[in-house]
Amino acid sequence: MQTEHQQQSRPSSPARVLVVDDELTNLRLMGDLLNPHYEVLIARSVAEAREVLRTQLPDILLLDVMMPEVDGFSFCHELKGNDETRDLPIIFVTALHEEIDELKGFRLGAVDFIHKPISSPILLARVRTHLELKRRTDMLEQRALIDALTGIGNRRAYDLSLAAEWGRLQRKGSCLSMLVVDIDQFKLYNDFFGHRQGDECLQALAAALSKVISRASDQLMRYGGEEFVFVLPNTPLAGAVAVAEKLMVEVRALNMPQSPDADHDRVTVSVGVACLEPNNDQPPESLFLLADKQLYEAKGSGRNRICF
Ligand code: GH3
Ligand code: MG
Ligand code: MG
Ligand code: MG
Repeated sequence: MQTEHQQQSRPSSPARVLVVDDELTNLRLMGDLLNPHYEVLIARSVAEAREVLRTQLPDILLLDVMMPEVDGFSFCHELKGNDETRDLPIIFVTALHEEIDELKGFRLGAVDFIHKPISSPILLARVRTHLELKRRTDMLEQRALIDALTGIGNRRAYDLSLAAEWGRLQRKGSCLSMLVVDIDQFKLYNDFFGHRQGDECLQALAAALSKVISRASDQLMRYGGEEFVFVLPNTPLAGAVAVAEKLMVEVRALNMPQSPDADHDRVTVSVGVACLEPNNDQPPESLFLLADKQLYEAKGSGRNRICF
């Protein structure tokens, strides 16, 4: 799942550095130093920094401590308590020299602490190091959400996506739909063609199901084995059934033989559809249980069909 900020991430463009300091000379110095390498945003106060963060998420923050009104420590605490900014690496750049201040900075969640007056090459080197660490962490986090076989979201992505949408739509009072898709007689398919070809079938199916996604908020994930799940925010039951019908068309178009000697048996899927208005009384899994119950109906009534 992605936040609006993450969706704006720019893999090929230079990293974005926000520098917050109440003294213009400091801002100029750091700005001149960083500008040739990075996109630099500046703010002269915490209020200005908050304004910048409303629309742009930087890759790293260089933060002064002593500033009028709100100081850097308080701002760091604020950012660490906010889901959108929690993972933003913060480097304190400050004239404070006491061990206790440095310790406080790290305890608040900063990744580094640089003393003023700054050494230009050291500041640059530390910024570069922390940006690289952040880039790698982000990459690993993204990878941890992808199913290695099919390239779509995995079970972990599903758990996160469902929990996030459940909370979000509860606040909005809107509905959430789910499709659970299960390949019919897939054990037999593996028995006929072997596991390797079974894996290829899963890949082809995931690609076909992906074609059905038209809204940025809709998500397709591999729930496990030969089961896939669609999470469709702000979608009533009728809309979810329409998505299920489209996916049946895509699966049919794959036209994959179900067994080596069958002339007309093709790989099919069964689909369970459910819709709920997320609420506090039920856990998010209740939506899955409803959709899974419908899937069970679809299997029991002959497979290759949608139940809702
Ligand atoms: P049904 O129509 O009732 O769903 O029958 P089924 O055979 O599809 O269901 P069952 O749950 O009995 O078997 C699922 C099979 O899916 C078991 C396993 O052989 C296969 N399978 C699950 N994950 C993978 C995978 O990653 N690769 C391959 N090749 N096969 C898998
Ligand atoms: Mg200051
Ligand atoms: Mg299954
Ligand atoms: Mg199955």
